[in-house]
Amino acid sequence: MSEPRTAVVTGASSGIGAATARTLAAAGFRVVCAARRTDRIEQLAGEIGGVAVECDVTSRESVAGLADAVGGVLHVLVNNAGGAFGSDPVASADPEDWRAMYDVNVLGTLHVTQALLPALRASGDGLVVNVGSTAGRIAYEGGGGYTAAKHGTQVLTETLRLELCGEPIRVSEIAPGMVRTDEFSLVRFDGDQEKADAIYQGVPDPLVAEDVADAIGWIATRPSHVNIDELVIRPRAQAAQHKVHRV
Ligand code: 8X3
Repeated sequence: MSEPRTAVVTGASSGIGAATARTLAAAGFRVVCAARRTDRIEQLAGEIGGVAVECDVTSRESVAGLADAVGGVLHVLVNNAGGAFGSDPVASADPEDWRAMYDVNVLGTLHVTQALLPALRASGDGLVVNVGSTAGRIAYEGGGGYTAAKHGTQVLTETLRLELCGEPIRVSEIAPGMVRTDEFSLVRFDGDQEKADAIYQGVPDPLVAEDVADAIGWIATRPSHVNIDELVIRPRAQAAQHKVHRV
């Protein structure tokens, strides 16, 4: 029997990352679950027969440890670690929030991609999937720091695809809209559950993490010559960033 193909998922401790790790494992990948919270990824890795590696994507040293743990060959990298911090207008936003969002959503993706590119190359059939956002396509009030960062994720992805053209590595971005996860909005609003819940108030069936994971699994299982450049995925109730049906 041939060795299973290997996938790395960052931010695998919850939400889209954890769901993606499960989906890729079900598709036959050996999944390296990377995140800061070791208790969670150890449990997940145990459940899916994968490997847990503690990793803070904003630290190059920590990412070097991830690359060591992965070894010489990698087939799929899902750069999922990211997040939004704060929702203040440009006039009063905290620059530290903006810095933190750029750090994790853009530089984190850069660090991990740089560290794992040699192993992706060595596979002879590599794939990078960056988890962007519809916030990387448009602006909205109070979203300045996050939209700027996710536009950065989008441009990084596009640039990488241009630079790797001719190599056996595909480069994709998935850009989800409204996804109800346990943590995204709670983190954004600094633990304020009421504010977090209000985002999804009355929205019939926002996406859940498994919907996005399912799409990532689809991207990762296309034939090698098929590159899904970008995939925008929203709930039916969200026709555009500001156009949300609520009941
Ligand atoms: C999440 C989508 O609408 O909160 O990446 O910016 S949104």
